[in-house]
Amino acid sequence: MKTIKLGLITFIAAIGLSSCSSDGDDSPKNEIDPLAEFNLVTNITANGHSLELYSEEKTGFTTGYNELFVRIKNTADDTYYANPEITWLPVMHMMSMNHSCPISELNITDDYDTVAKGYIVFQMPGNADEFWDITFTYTVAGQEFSVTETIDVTAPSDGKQTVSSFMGSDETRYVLAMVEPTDPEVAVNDIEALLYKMDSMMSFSHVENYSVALDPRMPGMGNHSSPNNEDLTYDAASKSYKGKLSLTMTGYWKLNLKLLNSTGEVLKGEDITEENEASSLYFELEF
Ligand SMILES: [Cu+2]
Repeated sequence: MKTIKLGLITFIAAIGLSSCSSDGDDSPKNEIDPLAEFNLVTNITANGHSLELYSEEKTGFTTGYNELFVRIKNTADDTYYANPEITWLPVMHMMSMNHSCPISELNITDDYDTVAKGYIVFQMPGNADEFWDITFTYTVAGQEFSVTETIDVTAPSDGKQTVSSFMGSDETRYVLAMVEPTDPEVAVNDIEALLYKMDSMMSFSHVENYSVALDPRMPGMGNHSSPNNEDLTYDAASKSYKGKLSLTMTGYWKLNLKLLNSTGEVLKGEDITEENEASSLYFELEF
């Protein structure tokens, strides 16, 4: 997962400030903007507060893994609350039912007590008749508030699949999402994915100690593979699956996958053979 570059931004901001202190305003508020280099994805106004959601790379919510930074502004004096307690719940309102998606907790970052960080894995986009909203419940200055806002979740602009929601052969519904690489190179790349099972429409939990077999192919070039790939295995520290993805050239790659449970039983996906060019479980990337 991405390392937040807040420290560097602070440093740059500090240099900027020291060189233009002639206005004589020593008030600390708004002098440093730790999220200045990030994209404001949405701004939710309610209860005299402004909830700001930022992304380092994206300009909107997309299907797949969304790393997000959240802070809460008191609109009365334009200051940000320190150490807000925030929970969130995205819900998709479909024609026949409502459901949520995998989320992390929102934890205050080490660098800034006004900035919380977490992620959401949207498993499907909204459409004309079906939409997502997100509810924030938060405590600032000792008081609890809540707000629900409709949000736009779209497929990524390049159309590539980085998340899969599927039923395993064990009759369990899973969500598998690619976290890395975000910047693939002609090299052996680190690959990281999150695996959740759907406990209920509104609740998802991490799946531990499974594995994800990886077979990257270039369908446009005789479906050739690459050497030195490593299957993804569970990393308890990050609660994610990590492996090695070898990309020998630029272009379109299909990352064919198989999900295996802790006893090695295949729950989803197929081997690539002469007769079978692709697995039913896969990610895509193009670079
Ligand atoms: Cu849905």
